Order: sequence, then C-alpha cells, then structure tokens
Amino acid sequence: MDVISADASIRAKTMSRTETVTVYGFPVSTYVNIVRLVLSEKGVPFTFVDLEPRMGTPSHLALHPFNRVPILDHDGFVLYETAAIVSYIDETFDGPRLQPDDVRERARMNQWIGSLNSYYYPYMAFHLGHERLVYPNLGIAPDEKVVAVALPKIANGLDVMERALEHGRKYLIAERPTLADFFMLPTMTTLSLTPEGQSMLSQKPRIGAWRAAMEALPSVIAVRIMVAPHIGKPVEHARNWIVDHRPKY
Ligand SMILES: N[C@@H](CCC(=O)N[C@@H](CS)C(=O)NCC(=O)O)C(=O)O
Repeated sequence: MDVISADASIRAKTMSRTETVTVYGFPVSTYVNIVRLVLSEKGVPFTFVDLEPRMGTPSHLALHPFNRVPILDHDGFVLYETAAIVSYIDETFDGPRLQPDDVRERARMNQWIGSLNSYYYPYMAFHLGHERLVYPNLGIAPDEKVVAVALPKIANGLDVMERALEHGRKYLIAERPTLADFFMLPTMTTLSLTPEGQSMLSQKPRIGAWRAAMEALPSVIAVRIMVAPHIGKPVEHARNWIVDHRPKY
C-alpha cells in the first residue's frame, strides 16, 4: 500500500513571490544533487550558487563550519546536513509528500538514508568515484589499494539493495518516490560512471529497473540537465583530498 498521503502536509505551503531558496555547493557533488532533486520534485524554484572557487575560504566556512556542501538558505534560514535540509524542504513546501506517514515505512526510509551515509556513499563515491573519476580529471593517478578495499563493500551494498527491491514496488519504499530514493540516486549514478560499477550494476536487474524509474522522473531529468555540462570537468579543490580524504592503507 502506498502510505504517503497525496495531500500537502499541515505546515506545507506554496512559495510566495518574495521568498528565496538558495542552494550552495559545487555542481557534481552527490549530496548537493540530493537537495537539487528534492527541490525539483517538490516544484520549489531555487538559485544555485557554485562554491567551487571559495571552498574552504572564510565565506564558505561561515555557511558550513565543517567545510562541506550542500548548504540551504531559505529566506535567511541557513541549514547544512543533507538529511536535515531535505526533511525541512519536504515539511515546509507544498508538493508531493516525500516522507511516508506510516511510522515503519518512515523508519525504513531513514534506514536507507543512514545506510547511504555510512555504507554506500563512502565506498561508491568517496573512494571508488574519487579514484576513478575525480583524481584522473586532475591528472592524479588512482590509488588501486583504495579501489581494491572499496569493491567488496560496494558488492555487498548492491546485494543488499537488489534483495530489498524483491518487494516488487517501483521505488525503495513505496509506489511513489521518497527521500530514500533521492538519497540513493546520485551515488548510484557516480558508481555507474566507473568501469567497475558498470560491470557490477549489469548483474543487478532490480536496481536497473529502479534506476530506470528514477531516471524517467521529470525532477531527475531537470537535475541531469543542470549537472551535464560539469561531468568530466576537473573539481579543482579536490586536489586537497589526496591529503585530507584519501584513506592510507
Ligand atoms: N554529512 C554531510 C556530507 C556532505 C559531503 O560530504 N559533501 C561533500 C560533497 S558530496 C563535500 O562537501 N565535499 C567537499 C570537500 O570535502 O572538500 C551531509 O549530509 O550534507
């Protein structure tokens, strides 16, 4: 049963003409794109500010004291941490409800969000994605040890997701997308851009059907158009990641 109410939530509202919503980030960031997807799905107009030239500078750290993106500014209310941002968006604005009303379905959605943060994003994007996509674009050789450690963790994550989709629903929780689906999509897209990811994903038909359903959503098409010009371009501030982020095995 699809338990997400079709009605707007009690506090949800349509944006007034004077309200402003701004997303700060860099264009190919997986977490930034979760926020852009959720805003697009809710039908909320927003401005995107590319922080790439200012990452780590005082003006960025004033918005995010942990030196990350995304950051949301809604009429002067500034918020960081993607899970907090997208719940706020869902509960503040009109549009399709993206959090199930049913407490167990909502718990399952939050389980996916926690799993993305702990088990999917780190190995698929932060490790494999950086070694295969981000560093080569900067002329930095990949560290094959990092890739080798990530691959079995990625295989396990894909097995878990493929099994979860045995429930036969179109999306991870219900017949309509929830925040869980929007959390998972950008990291799965990053994985699909790597040779190892392409090979592993080709063995997962249910994940393939889920990705096809997601890719057909107008919100996903709109965000893909926003990101497309930046694919394959160097992320200059990522030069620091070989010191700051890369695991030392
Ligand atoms: N816990 C944060 C994670 C955000 C995060 O890791 N963002 C990455 C981009 S996908 C970032 O800011 N990287 C920039 C850097 O580390 O220099 C959230 O949920 O928003």
